[in-house]
Amino acid sequence: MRPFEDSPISRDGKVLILAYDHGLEHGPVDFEDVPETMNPETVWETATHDAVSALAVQKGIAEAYYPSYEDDVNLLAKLNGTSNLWMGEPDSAVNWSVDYAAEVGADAVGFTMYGGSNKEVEMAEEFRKAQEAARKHDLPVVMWSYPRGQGLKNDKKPDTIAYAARQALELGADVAKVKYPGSSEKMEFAVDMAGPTQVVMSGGSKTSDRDFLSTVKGAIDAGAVGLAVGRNVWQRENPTQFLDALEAVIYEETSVEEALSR
Ligand code: FBP
Repeated sequence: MRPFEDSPISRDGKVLILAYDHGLEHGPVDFEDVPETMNPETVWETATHDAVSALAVQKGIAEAYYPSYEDDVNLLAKLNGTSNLWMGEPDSAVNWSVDYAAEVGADAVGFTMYGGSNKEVEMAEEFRKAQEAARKHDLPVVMWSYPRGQGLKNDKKPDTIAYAARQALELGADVAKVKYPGSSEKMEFAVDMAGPTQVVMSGGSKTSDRDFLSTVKGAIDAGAVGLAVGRNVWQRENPTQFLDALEAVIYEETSVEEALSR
């Protein structure tokens, strides 16, 4: 494996993955506030911003749009995903193979793992296949590491988040995408538990500019390399301006005040 700094989804070792698999994971509700985002092209355009080091999408959206954006956007193939219509224990269908994602042009692959679900064993086995295939194609592997299911109610407890980060390391992910556990100190615990696996913060539902940037700053100060974010970017009226601010906090490590003044 090449060093993370040289990874196609990193910019100087930092990362901003723009996630746009919500049409599958959540359905139409996520597009209600800014209806133009229902059109994938709107978000592909947003992803051409310099701050975005990769766009994470499902197979159908990659097939339909990546050929028009391959010179401007790095593709992160989100391999598994499930709709919100599914009412069973947390689980995620593998919707495309790594071989096919590589054929489409992926620069990296992403995989959701629900540690603690009673589907965890099957999901770990599916992850093994994907991770080993990704190694053959020299594609970085990002794990959406989301403990949930059965008795797991609060998936943001610091120990649970640190465990999720560690699970990503143990199973061979290059990057662990975890929820922010509430403070920079608690995030640092997750970063330490992840060892050589890079940690990125997961965005979550939309908050104010200042609140979100402060959380991102807390994650960066904790040693996270960036974030994977969807709604907090493209549910804003001016996502490009907000990406300018995120670029400052992530890549230039500015203060939140400095980023807000841009
Ligand atoms: P957000 O920043 O909008 O939370 O997107 C990140 C993401 O992991 C998406 O890739 C995915 O669709 C969604 O969150 C899953 O969210 P949930 O926590 O509801 O499963």
